[in-house]
Amino acid sequence: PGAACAQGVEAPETVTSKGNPILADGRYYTTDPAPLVDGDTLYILTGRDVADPEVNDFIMPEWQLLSTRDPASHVWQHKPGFIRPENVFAWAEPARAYAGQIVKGPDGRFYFYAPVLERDSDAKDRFAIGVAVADSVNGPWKDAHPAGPIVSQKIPVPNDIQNIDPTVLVDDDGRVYLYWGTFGQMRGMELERDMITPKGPETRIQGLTGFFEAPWIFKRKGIYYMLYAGNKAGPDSACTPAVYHACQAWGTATSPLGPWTYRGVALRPVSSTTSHAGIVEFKGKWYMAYHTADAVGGGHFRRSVAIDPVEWDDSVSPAAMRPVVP
Ligand code: FUB
Repeated sequence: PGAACAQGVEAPETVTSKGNPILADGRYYTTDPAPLVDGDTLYILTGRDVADPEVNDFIMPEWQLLSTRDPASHVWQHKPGFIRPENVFAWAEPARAYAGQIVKGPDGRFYFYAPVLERDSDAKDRFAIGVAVADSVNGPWKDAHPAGPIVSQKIPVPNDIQNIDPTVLVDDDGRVYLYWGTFGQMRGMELERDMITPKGPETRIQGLTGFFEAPWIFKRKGIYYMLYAGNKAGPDSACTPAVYHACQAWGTATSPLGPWTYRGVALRPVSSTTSHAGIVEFKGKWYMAYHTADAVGGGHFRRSVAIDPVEWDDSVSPAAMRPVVP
């Protein structure tokens, strides 16, 4: 796949999966899933690990797209080479296509929040968040803010965190909120209703025990939920095994920027050190997409997306997520 990727000759394909991971044969690794529902289709935006087995680094040249009309059918469309940073953001460097998210805006268009390396920056960490827009999930994508990223170590106010893992909520009243961060620091900020322009102020998100990275915001029955990769999060040390692997923890709030309350563990540590997940409701059922190292030849830098149903316990308040396998 690496050589074919370099030549840009990879074709979309239909895959009948045997279960988890969705693409399990090691031809393509898929990472950092961001599920999205549009009409009768469940999409999962994923990154792509192409690191050789001996390389301990995230080598991630592009985003890919998986889609299905029925996860239980195990039939998925797979589009490698879906988006490459340098093809959309003139200010971005190739590679390091970390965890992004596509969100449908109130105007019916699609907005892609992408952490990419800012080329002309002397910041000590050059990750910055750009926004692209398209009329269809399938693209074509164009930079919605060609002046540059909407978050970086330079704007809207200088910050010193790694600006990755964006996640966006369009609230019921049309207000828009962006969250991002890693290494234990999460930030949140309101965007204008255009889905693009920072409104601010940038605030620290606190109260989510053990937050490490990979926030995922969603709303259910009037409650704001944040799923995130955590360490030292579980009271039973579920998220602090002897060998460091993150779990997926979750918290809730009654207003979008908090205060947040830690609620528990939604997914125990998986076989990859990183844990990155997204939750979505599709045709009346809830699903969690996450990644593991379980594909053929998989590893911490060769991860693959899995999906499982999520069950809710509505007998408690706020309603609780039941932990997903494994
Ligand atoms: O895939 C690169 C990074 O690893 C993501 O941004 C994190 O969430 C972790 O999954």
